[in-house]
Amino acid sequence: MATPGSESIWLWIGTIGMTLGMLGFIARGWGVSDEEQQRFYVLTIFIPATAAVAYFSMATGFGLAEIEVAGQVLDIYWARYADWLITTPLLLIDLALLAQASRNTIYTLVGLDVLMIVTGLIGALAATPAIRIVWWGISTALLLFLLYFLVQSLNEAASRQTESVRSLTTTLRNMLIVLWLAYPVVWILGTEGTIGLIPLYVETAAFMVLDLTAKVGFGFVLLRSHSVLDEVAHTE
Ligand code: RET
Repeated sequence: MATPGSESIWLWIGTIGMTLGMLGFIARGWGVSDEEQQRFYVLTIFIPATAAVAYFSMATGFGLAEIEVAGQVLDIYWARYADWLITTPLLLIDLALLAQASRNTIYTLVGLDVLMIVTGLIGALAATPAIRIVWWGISTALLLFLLYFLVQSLNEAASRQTESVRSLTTTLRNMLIVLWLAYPVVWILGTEGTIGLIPLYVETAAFMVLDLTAKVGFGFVLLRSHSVLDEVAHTE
């Protein structure tokens, strides 16, 4: 266990932001009695809840490892990957359920996603710069394939949706694509990539803003409209 440096301020803001997001979603879902609608709340509440735990563990130093790479010691927050391993599948399931995608689509998305995060974690813990970059390449290739497959399968599912469900699906899909593509960029330019173009302090802030937007922002847009969620529930 290591001690976080000045970047811990961003980790505390992340902890608070995720906790507030979780509480906001719980409050919003409190009166929802339709079971089909409730599943969006159940999934969406666990996303910031998981991240709040991960951020708290990072802020207090539990989620931080020191990895020696080519003679220099890197501060690697491994707890991010534990968070992402759980929450990115939940985000994809949320979107796929909204889009009324098939079960096979969901399994494929989750499978690609889990491989993407695990290969990213191996890269973050690897001991030589070249090998780290190879793992980054594998993880990024999986991300690109995942996004390609997401667009294809959501287009294919679109014919089964009403106009307002389709429009919400498209908004969330576009948000997801833009936000998720930023992660490998921050990683390779940050501490993990060993080039160190982005210092740990800035990198931690960048991941915090991305995580909050991809989780709380995404959840807020999804749960904003009860009438749209209702249409999903009743056109299946
Ligand atoms: C890693 C490793 C380097 C290559 C790639 C990565 C992708 C990470 C992504 C994370 C998404 C996280 C979200 C979190 C919470 O809301 C693992 C950084 C491609 C896409 C959306």
